[in-house]
Amino acid sequence: MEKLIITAAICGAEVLKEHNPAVPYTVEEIVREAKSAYDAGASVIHLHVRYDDGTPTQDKNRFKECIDAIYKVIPDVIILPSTGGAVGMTNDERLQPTELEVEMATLDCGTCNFGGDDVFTNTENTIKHFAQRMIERGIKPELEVFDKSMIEMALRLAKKGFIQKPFHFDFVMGVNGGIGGDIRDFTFLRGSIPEGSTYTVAGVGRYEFPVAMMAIIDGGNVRVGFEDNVYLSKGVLAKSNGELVAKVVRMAKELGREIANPAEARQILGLPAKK
Ligand code: KMH
Ligand code: ZN
Repeated sequence: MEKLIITAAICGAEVLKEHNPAVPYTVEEIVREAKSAYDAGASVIHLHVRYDDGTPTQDKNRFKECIDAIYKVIPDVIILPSTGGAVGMTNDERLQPTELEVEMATLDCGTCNFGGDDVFTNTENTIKHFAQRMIERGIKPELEVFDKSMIEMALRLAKKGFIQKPFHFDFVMGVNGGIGGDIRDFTFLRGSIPEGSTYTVAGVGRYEFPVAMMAIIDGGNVRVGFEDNVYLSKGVLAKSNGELVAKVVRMAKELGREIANPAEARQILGLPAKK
């Protein structure tokens, strides 16, 4: 079995310090959380950025400031910026991080409800536009699927040349409006991606560690972090993203799965080695 790639989604766009005081907003806090996750065993940082007051932004300059600051302390980490941003942002706003020198970026593969009155909108033409941009910029997309239909969408667009192999999926499970995080949901998504694809699971809230366990056993990869869940265990807030990553590392060790470093993660994902 391949080594386990752990992604840390350290910040997100929705979670606030009111939910967990360790949620990072400032550049310094973002660097602190990225480093804590890396030190614990994460090789990929899924990055959203905020202004100092916590407002989510896709501002290219803010991304650059954060990415440069992260590379200063952990130069070999893989940074995977969001092109999802926050609900309600325009496509042009969302696409800004693709103007930077990044190895990967998220590509959200469909529209879904996102709790309350929010709808996370990704029309077919939006997905094509984002995918085309990533091909032009040599950025590998992480295919974010919140439901099975989004796998169909990704594979259909791949047939039309908008997405290239090898595919890397992220099963985001447990969003209010997407698929759940039970074993049958995992099996359904896992069984629906083509041979030769890689995947990560991102369980939201209480699903975080159960779906991590499923992926560890199956040979998949795991995302944890404040974007998805702020608790280390029921009622116990995680002090850092590193604590969430460390828990996955312990689970993997118990199950005999080794952890990939960034160079190994690049190889598994089919990314060029970093110079
Ligand atoms: N914040 C969500 C609306 C992504 O990073 O591409 C979208 C999201 C997915 O987080
Ligand atoms: Zn995200």
